[in-house]
Amino acid sequence: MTGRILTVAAVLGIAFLVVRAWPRGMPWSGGTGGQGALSNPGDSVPGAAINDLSVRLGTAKEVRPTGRVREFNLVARKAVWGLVPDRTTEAITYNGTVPGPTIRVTEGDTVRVVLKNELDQETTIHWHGLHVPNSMDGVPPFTQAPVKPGESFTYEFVASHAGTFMYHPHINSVEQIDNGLYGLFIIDPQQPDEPKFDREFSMMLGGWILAEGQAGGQHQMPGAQMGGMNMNYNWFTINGKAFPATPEWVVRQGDIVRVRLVNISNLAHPMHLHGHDFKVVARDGEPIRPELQQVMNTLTVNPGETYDIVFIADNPGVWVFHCHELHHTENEGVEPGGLIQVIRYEGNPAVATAGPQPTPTMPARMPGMGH
Ligand SMILES: [Cu+2]
Repeated sequence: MTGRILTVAAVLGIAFLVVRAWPRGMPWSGGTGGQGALSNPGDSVPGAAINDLSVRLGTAKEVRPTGRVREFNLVARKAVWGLVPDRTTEAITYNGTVPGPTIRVTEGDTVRVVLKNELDQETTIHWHGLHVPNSMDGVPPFTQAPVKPGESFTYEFVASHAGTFMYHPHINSVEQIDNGLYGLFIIDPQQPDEPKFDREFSMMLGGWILAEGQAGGQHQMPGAQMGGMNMNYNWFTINGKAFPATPEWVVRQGDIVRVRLVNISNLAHPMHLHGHDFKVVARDGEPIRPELQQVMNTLTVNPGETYDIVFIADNPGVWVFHCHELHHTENEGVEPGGLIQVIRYEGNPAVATAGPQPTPTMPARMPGMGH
């Protein structure tokens, strides 16, 4: 009994330290009083006043340049990609992988990304959640011309603030994104007071509309499936892989584990963690003030959202962290599959996870079961 109380006290103590160490509280304290003044977007407000308002609102970012330039090359091109070992598709990728390379820089770094378009269609890159100059936002026809096949475009901006973000095209978006053209963008803070995590994992949630029952075979673009054909999302991936191809996360008892959740799909995913609660510490890259951080075990991640959550590995075993829209834990209607992440504590034997896989003879999902 005493031992159990001590364990609970230790866990609470660690959680308290994590919360205390979390950087960058909102620079305004208390209430939403500042927001009322923002309710007249048509008002002509001098720039200084806008800046004051954004400081009060907490959306102003103070960028302290590091002087470093970080260069990345992204090639948009088609590539054969395996969602599970026996299901490949002709994906639209950055550099041949889904997701594309994770771009990880420090707040204040100058980021230079050379995009080369080797697709047979126009594309761009949008920096989702970052405060980039307007001309770098990647949104035709407003901020740039589309990057045509064979052309290149160089994006350059300062990494405005720490957090979890993403990048993706902003033209013909449904086809390009649903076929794999996206990546994670992580900006680390300059301050060394970042909480120390023992483990850090990311999950970029994707949805696919693939021709059914053609393992290893043909891929249809969504547009080709009009006219009564199936337009349902039938494959769901974590970092480009569907269960059981999703690599396990291995943790050790006592670890403080940080997870970055990013939803690039067009569907909401209520992500549910077994055996533990977690605390939501950041949303859309913005740290949540400690007193507002919610403890829960199911977090709905809507399309376009990012969350950072933290849990303490205090319950040894083999657990799952999965989407609770249960169609999303299927591969072509067959469970288990899709958005299932296995978390295995060290010392627990690996579990054979080769679930049933669709075969060409598998009956298609019932009509009307939209996802
Ligand atoms: Cu889901």
